[in-house]
Amino acid sequence: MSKPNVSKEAFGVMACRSEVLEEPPMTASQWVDLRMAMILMGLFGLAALPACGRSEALPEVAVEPSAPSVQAEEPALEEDALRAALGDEFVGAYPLVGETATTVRTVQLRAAPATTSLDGVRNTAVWAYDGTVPGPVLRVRLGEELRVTLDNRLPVATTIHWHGVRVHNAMDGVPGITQEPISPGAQFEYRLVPKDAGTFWYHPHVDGAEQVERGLHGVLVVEDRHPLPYSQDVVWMIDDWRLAEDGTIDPNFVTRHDLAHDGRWGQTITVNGRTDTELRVVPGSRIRLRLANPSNGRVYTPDFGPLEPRVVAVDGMFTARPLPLRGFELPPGARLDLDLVVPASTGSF
Ligand SMILES: [Cu+2]
Repeated sequence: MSKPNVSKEAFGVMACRSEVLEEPPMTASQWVDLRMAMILMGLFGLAALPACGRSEALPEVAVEPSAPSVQAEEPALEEDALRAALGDEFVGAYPLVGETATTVRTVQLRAAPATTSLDGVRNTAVWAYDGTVPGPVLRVRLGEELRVTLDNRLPVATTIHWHGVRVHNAMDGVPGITQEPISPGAQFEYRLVPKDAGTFWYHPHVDGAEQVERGLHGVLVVEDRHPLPYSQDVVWMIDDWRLAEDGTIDPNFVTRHDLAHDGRWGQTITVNGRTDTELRVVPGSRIRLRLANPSNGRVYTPDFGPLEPRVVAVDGMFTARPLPLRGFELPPGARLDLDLVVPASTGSF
């Protein structure tokens, strides 16, 4: 995967420097902080804004709208009863009525061996969706149907599970239960009409502890029907990798040691598959930053220093009100959506 397309011209740089630890920590007290250093410099004009949009390293998948085809599901329960059961916290956040698809978005996704450089120095053989780790950010809007044809070019069978997305059972990707594993050389088309807007992710459910760790994971963003006008909508997938000295992935998965100690912990931390991911920002801009953790065992504690992002969604569900980030952690499989207002002043943070 190539380096993020970062232009230094007249832009501030918000950099996330990932830490490389000597040994995989084994206890919660050793959870690593994700430290973010932000350096803002110079003066920035509106003319520069277009170049700053969507500057994350991940490629966006081009999708082709076509004709609608899917009907909404009937509500299974009385909405009032559910509201009462859930209380105020989730009112309006968990619609029972399925969306009616007005547009179909189609994506071709290829799972295959690839080579990447996580640290810019060593090469690492991975399994990847469309050749990148993480895989491409898939974006679909609420009210649209997503059709993903997975082309399995791996040496092993696989599936895709849509983590957190309420889908038909047959689309849930559980091998031997909801579908047969997709054999090497075979294809399978997943169809889903998301009922909830938010940040989700996708990964195999065949030998997940190995296939996810080899690089098969990506974020699925379900955009709101009318997305809020953020300056940038950015995905950061934060992962840890257990690498040998030469950069190869430790091929011992699901060891007794890992099972007895909080899972498999890696010593190389990446954001969007790189240890040097940077995010350029414009002073005074407002960013929706979607954090996702595909790690096997590591819990992250996001630390934004003097910045004060607010949590607006957890695991694909809006919070009733924006919450301070302090106290939130990002455990395996989880997502946090942050509303980050970049200070209007320039300087170093
Ligand atoms: Cu999952």
